[in-house]
Amino acid sequence: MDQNTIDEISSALRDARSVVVITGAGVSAESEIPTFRDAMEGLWKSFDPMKLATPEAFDADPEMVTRWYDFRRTMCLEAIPNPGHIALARMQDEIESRGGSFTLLTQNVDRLHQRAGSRDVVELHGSIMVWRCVETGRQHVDLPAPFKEFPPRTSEGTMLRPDVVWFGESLPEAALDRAFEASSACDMFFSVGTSAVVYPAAGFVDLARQCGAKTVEVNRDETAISGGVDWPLRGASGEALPRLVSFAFDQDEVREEGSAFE
Ligand code: BJW
Repeated sequence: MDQNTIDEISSALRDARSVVVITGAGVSAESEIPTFRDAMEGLWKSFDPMKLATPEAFDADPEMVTRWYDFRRTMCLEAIPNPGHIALARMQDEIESRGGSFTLLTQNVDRLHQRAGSRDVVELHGSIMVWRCVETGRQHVDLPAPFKEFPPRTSEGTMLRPDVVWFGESLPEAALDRAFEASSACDMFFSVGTSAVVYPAAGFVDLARQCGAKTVEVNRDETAISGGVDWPLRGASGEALPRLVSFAFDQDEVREEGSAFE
């Protein structure tokens, strides 16, 4: 990680009045949750998430799809938020305590941001912790884990499905509205741990840039948006985000100590 880039980003963050962050699966990778496009290990090794996360797969084989989601739900419940999640919660505290606005958009369904202390998180692709009745749409929370039958059913015997957004389905309207509004009005936009290939989520960074925001990408690898952001920062979010937040908001002497890094 380049220290000059860290210095520039943290200085811009210190001055920002309105910050939007969008996260993807990479931010939870250091909590041992496999990213969407990394191969899974073990039981689900030969299954393609791109095919399982569709209404067609659920219609064809609800047992298999709900078993896969229940496996992932259990993994998410056992996972622990990592320093990247915690740094984003602190970023929100710092910005809001200075009277600024902060919006966290996430494509993740794992609820780790909320468990790390982030407030009012905009869940663009729903949550794996909530399931809904396929007939009435009624949401069910606080469900037992793991389920005992697949697909799980309501007491009336109707199937439940995870309350997540599959390919070809619309994103929740309220979440989309908030994402458009915040992205078009922010002065700094961070894209963290996402391959930025799934729309409409992948389009918010462009919207923010067109509306005048400074843009940052934090990602282990180069992505489709790396060439278009003001500051592409290569590295693990669990290392990069705590450094950025610490350099932006800790006392001057801490920043000076940190400059010795690398
Ligand atoms: C690290 C790291 C570390 C790893 N530190 N980084 C416009 C153009 C083309 C197509 C479309 C379009 N508009 C809509 C579409 C169709 C479609 C789409 O986008 N398709 C593309 C694949 C081309 N979109 C939709 O269907 C959406 N619906 C919609 O738009 O409705 C209206 C409509 C429908 C049809 C046509 C037109 C309009 C719905 C999208 C729903 C996505 N759902 C999923 C599943 C959610 C439930 C579940 O979890 O099972 O959401 S798919 C999956 O992808 C999941 C993720 O949230 C999402 C994004 O993935 P993400 O988070 O970026 O993960 P990865 O694995 O791809 O990347 C991880 C990254 O982390 C990598 O870059 C690593 O390098 C990095 N990394 N370790 C930092 N430690």
